[in-house]
Amino acid sequence: KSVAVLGAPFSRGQKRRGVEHGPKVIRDAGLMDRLSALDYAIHDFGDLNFHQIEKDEPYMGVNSPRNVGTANKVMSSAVSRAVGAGHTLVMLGGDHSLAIGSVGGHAQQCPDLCLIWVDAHADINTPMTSPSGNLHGQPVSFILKELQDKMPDIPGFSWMKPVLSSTDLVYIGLRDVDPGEYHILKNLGVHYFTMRDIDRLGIQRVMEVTLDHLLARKQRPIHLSFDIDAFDPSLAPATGTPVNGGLTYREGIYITEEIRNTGLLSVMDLVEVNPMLAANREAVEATSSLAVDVIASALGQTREGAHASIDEIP
Ligand code: DIR
Ligand code: MN
Ligand code: MN
Ligand code: MN
Repeated sequence: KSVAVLGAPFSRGQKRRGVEHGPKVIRDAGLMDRLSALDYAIHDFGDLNFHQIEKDEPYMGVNSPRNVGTANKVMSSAVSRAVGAGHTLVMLGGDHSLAIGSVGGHAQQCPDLCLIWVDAHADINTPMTSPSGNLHGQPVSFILKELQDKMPDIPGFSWMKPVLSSTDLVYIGLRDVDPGEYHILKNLGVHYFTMRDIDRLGIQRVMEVTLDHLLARKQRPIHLSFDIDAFDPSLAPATGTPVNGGLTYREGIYITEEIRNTGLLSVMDLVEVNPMLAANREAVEATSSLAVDVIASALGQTREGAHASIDEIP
């Protein structure tokens, strides 16, 4: 089994510049070295090249629709190609609008995939409900079949088809949900665990129910879309929309360990690391090394260690 890493230096899904440097700071925090200590071949696919579309007026209040739509089309083919070639893919964002193409491309190869969305936010605004006009707050509405009658035709997205049903999705970590999003979540009966649910049930029970809901009927590929702002801002300060009261380090790592233990992780997004929003160098390093820990743990780094092969023992 092999793992491929793909960077996506893209920030047009929201208004704060700097998140396009996410792939660089996550790599600089030692990602490839950490992954090569695990037990499979690692390929660095480099960064995607997004060429900018100059004329990109807002459409129905949605900002940069053509840039985001076109970038996601590129993302979708790249992810589809990597998964089709047999790799487990790690996508480094960039902002969370990139999940439209990441999940879309993954679904081209694995139509029965399920989605675990770890985030402070639900990212399920439609263009009509969005208070910000930012597409990083809307990717899930593009992905879900049940929302298609609520979705206007946005320029840049004509290539995109919804690929998942609301029962294929579970959220973990929510604590900042907009009124329109709450309405959609309740209406569709989406399964979600807020930070309050984690407080009540504990992360162990949350993961048990999550994986049982998604996998009990049949084993299927998992897409993990991990927004670094799911963590508490004390751990992940370098991000665009921090919200107090987030995941602890141990809760976050427990989530990825449990996903790893299913053996079904197929694609993982790690998004919204923005080094330009950190107060200082230490804050950037804390956030990006946390991102590396999360990725390594999703791919098999454990807290109990692992057997070394005989020639590695000094
Ligand atoms: C807000 C913020 N719900 C919006 N969303 C963010 O703009 O739709 N998602 N920050 O990560
Ligand atoms: Mn997000
Ligand atoms: Mn978020
Ligand atoms: Mn259920």
